[in-house]
Amino acid sequence: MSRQFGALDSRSHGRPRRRPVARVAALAVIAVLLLSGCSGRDLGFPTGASSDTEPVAQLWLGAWIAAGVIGIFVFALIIWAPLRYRRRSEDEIPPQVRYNLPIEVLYTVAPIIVVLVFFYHTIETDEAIQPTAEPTHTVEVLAVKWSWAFSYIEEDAVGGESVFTVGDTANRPTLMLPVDEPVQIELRSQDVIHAFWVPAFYYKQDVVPGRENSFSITPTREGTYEGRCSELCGLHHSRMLFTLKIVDRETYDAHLQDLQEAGNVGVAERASVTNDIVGLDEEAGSSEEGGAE
Ligand SMILES: [Cu+2]
Repeated sequence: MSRQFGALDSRSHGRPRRRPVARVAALAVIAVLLLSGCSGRDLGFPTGASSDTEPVAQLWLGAWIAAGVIGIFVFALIIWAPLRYRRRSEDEIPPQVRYNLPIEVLYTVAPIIVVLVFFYHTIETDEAIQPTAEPTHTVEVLAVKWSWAFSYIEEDAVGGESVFTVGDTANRPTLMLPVDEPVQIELRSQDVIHAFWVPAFYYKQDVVPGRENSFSITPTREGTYEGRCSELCGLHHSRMLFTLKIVDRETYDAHLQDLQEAGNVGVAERASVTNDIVGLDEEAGSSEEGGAE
């Protein structure tokens, strides 16, 4: 078998031997140099707003570099092979080969190595973003078709009581978190599988009915961010939006105080849902309690 492959190699028609591998390697090096000048933000990431974003951005960037190098190599081979081994004259057919063990071993082993390297770096990143600090705040997130309720479980808060806020499809709720303080996010679903996603955290987690998922995170940049459901959960999934505000501690405490004064005391165990979509459903004039089931 290797003899047949050797026959391919030795066939040169008297031309100087070209070095396509060297060219592909050069292209790959250029790609790496270009990409390594990038940050996660150049690749479409929003500015990170938590302490966990850097490892994720690095993983994303590394994956793009690896995919770019492999892509260039594979495309170069696809173009090079038929040009190199094409039929060059009417009378001579290029060597016909059926098996080549080294090549078959290579294209079986190489993808396994690629997958293992990706897997290793994914696990490594996952370890890096595991919580290190004991959370000082706990927020219970209740996902409902099609909005969110946020309950601030705060024994130490002003007034010492948990408070909540509930949104609906027309009024996106606001989740407020204090900057530089680790917070535990506990995820509950009232009905179907949703997913809690803040793009600026570079992180999301499924919200599964009957299952208590949670993660902790430390917001690091004050500002207003988008939040959304990233699991196609039903008709008005696209309206399942919320606003995340990362604020200083005083503003956070004042917000909790406001919720308390508004009578939103306790934990939202079950939220009523509405089918009304402003601008979409003209005949829906009123919100129906639990009407979406
Ligand atoms: Cu959803």
